[in-house]
Amino acid sequence: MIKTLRSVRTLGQFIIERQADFPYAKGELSRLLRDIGIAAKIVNREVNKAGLMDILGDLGTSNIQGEDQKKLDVYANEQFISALQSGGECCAIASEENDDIVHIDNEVSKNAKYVVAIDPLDGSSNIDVNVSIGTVFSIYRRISLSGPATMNDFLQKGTDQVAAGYITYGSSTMLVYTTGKGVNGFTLDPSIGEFCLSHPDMMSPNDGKIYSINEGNYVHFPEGVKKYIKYCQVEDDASSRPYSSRYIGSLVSDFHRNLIKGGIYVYPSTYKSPKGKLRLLYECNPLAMIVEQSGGRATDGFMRILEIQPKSLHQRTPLFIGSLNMVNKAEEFMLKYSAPES
Ligand code: AHM
Ligand code: MG
Repeated sequence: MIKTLRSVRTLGQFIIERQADFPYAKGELSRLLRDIGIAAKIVNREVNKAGLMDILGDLGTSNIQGEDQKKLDVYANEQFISALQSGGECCAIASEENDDIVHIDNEVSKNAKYVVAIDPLDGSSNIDVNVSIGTVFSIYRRISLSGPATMNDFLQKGTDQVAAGYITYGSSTMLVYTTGKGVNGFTLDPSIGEFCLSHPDMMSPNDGKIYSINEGNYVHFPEGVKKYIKYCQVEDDASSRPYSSRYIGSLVSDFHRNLIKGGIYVYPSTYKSPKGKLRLLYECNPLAMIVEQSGGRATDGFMRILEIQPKSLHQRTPLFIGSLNMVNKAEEFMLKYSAPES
C-alpha cells in the first residue's frame, strides 16, 4: 500500500488562504504577518545559539522602565523593526525597548495602513538560563489618515486590534496568532525552516488545574488575590483542587501552557507596583485578544483588558488571564475583597 504524506500547511500558505476571510483586503495584513514570521525565524536562530555566542549578558543600557536590557533583547528589537521596515506595510512601531514611537518614514512605508506594538523578547531574565522566552505583538489599523503615525494610532483599545500573536522560543518554537477569527498555532520545523500548522483552532479549556503567579510576592498582593490563592490550594474533589502551581516567569510560556492545558495566569497589582508590572499595549492586549478568541478571558481583576482605554505607550495593568471559569472565580474574589472604594 502506498502511504500518502500528510499535507503540511506552512504559515505563508495559511495566511494566504485566510485572506479570503477579508474579502476587501488587499493583502497588506497578510504581508505584515509574513514579515513578523520572517523576523521570528531570525530571532529564533539567535536565541538557539545564545549559549554559544558572546551575546549573553547585560548590554549595560536601560529601557524606559529602568530595567537592564540584555543583548538579545536589543537584537530581537532590531530584527523586528528591520523586517517591518523592509516589508512596507507598517508605518510605525511601539516597542518595549524604545521610549518613543519608532517611525518608518521611507517612501514605501510612511503611508502604510498599520501600526505594530511589540515586546520583541519578553522574559529576558530567563535568557541566560536556557528557559523559554517569547515575543508578543499587536497590530492596529492607524486612525490618522496619512503622514507620520500619531500617538492616537497606538492609544486604541484592545478591542480595535486587527491581529495579535506571540512566538514562544521553547523546546520547540511556535508562532500563535489571530486575526479575530479563531486562533491557530504553527510550530517551526527547523529542517525546512518553516512554521507549519500544528495547532489549528486552538481552544482554551473552560476549566483548568493550574494557577501561575509569583507567590514570592504574596505579602504584597491585594486581599482578593491572597484569598484566591488559598482557594486554589484547598482540597475539593469536585473542582479538582488543590490546583498545581506553575510559574516559569516568562509570560508567553506561562500563557501558552495554560492556553493548551487550562489554567490561570495572574500578575496583580503589588505594593511595589500598584499598577501591576505588565504592559497593556504589547503584553496584555495581544494575549487578551488571543485568549478571548479561544474562549477564555482576560481582566485586570475588575474590567475586561480589551476595554481599557490606553493613556500612554508603556502603561501597565494588573492581569488575570486564562480559562474562562478560573478567571471568573478570581474576579469574584477581587470583587468581594479588593473592590476599589467608589
Ligand atoms: P520583561 O518584559 O522585563 O521580560 O518582564 C515581563 C516578565 C513576564 O514575562 C513575566 O511573566 C514577569 O515579567 C515575571 O515577573 P516577576 O519576576 O516579577 O514574577
Ligand atoms: Mg516584556
